[in-house]
Amino acid sequence: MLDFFAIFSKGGIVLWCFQGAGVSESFAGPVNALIRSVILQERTGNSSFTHNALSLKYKLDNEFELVFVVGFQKILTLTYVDKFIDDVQLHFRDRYKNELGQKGALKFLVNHFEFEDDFSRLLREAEGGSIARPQKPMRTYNESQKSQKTVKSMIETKGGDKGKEQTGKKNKQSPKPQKPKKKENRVWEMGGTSSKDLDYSETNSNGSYSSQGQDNEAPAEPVRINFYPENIIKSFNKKKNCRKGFGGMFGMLKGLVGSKTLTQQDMEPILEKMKDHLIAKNVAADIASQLCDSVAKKLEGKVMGTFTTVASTVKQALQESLVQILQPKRRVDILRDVLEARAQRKPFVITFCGVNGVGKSTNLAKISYWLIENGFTVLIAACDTFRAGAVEQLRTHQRRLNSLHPPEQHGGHPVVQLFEKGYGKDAAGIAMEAIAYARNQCFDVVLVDTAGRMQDNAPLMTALAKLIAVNTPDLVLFVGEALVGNEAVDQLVKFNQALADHSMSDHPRLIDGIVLTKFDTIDDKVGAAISMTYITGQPIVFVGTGQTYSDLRSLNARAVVNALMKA
Ligand SMILES: Nc1nc2c(ncn2[C@@H]2O[C@H](COP(=O)(O)OP(=O)(O)OP(=O)(O)O)[C@@H](O)[C@H]2O)c(=O)[nH]1
Ligand SMILES: [Mg+2]
Repeated sequence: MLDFFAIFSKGGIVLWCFQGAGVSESFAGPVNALIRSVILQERTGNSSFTHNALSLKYKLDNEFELVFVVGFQKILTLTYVDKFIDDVQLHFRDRYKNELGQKGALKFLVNHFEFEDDFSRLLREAEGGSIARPQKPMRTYNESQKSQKTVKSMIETKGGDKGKEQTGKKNKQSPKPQKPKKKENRVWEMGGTSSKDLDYSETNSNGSYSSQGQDNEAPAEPVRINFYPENIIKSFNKKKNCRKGFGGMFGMLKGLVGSKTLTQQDMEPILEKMKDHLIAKNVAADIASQLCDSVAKKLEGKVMGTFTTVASTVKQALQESLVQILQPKRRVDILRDVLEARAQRKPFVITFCGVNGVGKSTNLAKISYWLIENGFTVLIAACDTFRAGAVEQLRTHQRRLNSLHPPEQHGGHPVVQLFEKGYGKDAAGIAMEAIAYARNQCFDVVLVDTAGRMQDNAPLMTALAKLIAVNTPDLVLFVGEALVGNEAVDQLVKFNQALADHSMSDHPRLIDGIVLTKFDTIDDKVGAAISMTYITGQPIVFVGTGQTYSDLRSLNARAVVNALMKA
């Protein structure tokens, strides 16, 4: 049933592995994908991952710095896997601890670690347990409680009767033993002592129930209301017990000073605060909670050092996770790529996309300036044939850029040129013509400006997907404002979805990088940087920091994380 089971250290050493019978494919591919896409990208909040036809479940052992991964075919529904992985973890870590203690790390690695027998036994038990569980036969109608009900018992009435029914239900569910000394029945002013006497409901002529005492100030029948839900009472009792002895004091010190194993409960209040802090810094709420979940999974079971607090440990882990997210996992070196394309005698094509007014055209102009400064020639393709003034805006930028770098300084050739076909035409066609023109005229780079579009506008999203699918640019940059909050997630997910849905290839071109604009307007609320990189897994290639050509920067991950963590 299982394709593989692998146990490796967080440092990357495979300590033990199992390959299912008849499975020929190596598990290195899926495990590497898991490490790359989940563990290194702080997405461990969810303990499953899919890779091609395989489903992977994993568990981190933070005390021993181990990772347990099991892989099986996606189409199988293996209900025992979660428990099985827990069992294997418990057995393995016991054995691992003993062997490490007895032999030392080096001998442990050199010698083969015997775990097959334990593993096979656990697997047999898990598989057997899931099959052997007898199916409970369904009860017949006569056996069910429903058949015992009368129509009368199903009618709910307002006031007294309902209360009476609830009390009856309570008694039925938890029959308590009679106390030896019986409490005397209360004698009401009106006389009666039996429940019959206290039943003030009567049937109207039309058969419905009404309560006699409804208009009175006092309720007809005393109803006991439990103000504390059970869990609150439990935790209250727990606290009360703690306060009895020195437990409370020691407990408090233990929380502050280290040498303890971190549990989810220890971290919960701190992570909750961290989450609110991240949201206040403009990280999308969804992403903030996923990140905190991931940090919790990463730390659970870890033994804290002496004199470190839970708060500082969690904070440090979160800080490391944020840096990790912002570190580009893929190298984007546009200048090198342009040189490579030039060597192959073809232009390097970059497409800019995003919602309305985020700064696509302005930052395209800034990037043109940066490329020209680096000695390249640029063709701007005016593919926003939709918004009035879009072509003129680009023409103004082209004139300004050419006046900054006059053609006389470049052998009589303009360094930047505009390729435009006016308004209302098909943007994908214009982009194609522009790329062909750039190839003929030996331009180094083509920058394709597209119309702003809301992520929910299906026709415009389809048109963008077509432009990208037909022209296969070398880089698809998503332009997003740093001011954006929760909206960032929706924008990026839907842009990527549209590109995937309308692609004709098996490996669709999605967003390759991000231009984060208006960074100069957000003070230290830099959360959008995290949201955008977390959603796409793609790097922030440029940061727009103003409205002049030189206001373009690369992202400084450390500075962003410091701004995020600042109180
Ligand atoms: N402060 C600041 N303003 C910016 C930045 N980038 C763009 N802007 C301003 O944002 C406004 C919109 O910029 P555009 O480049 O026209 O935006 P767009 O995305 O092309 O707009 P549409 O084509 O209409 O979708 C302009 O006033 C720009 O000057 C930036 O990094 N910082
Ligand atoms: Mg524009």
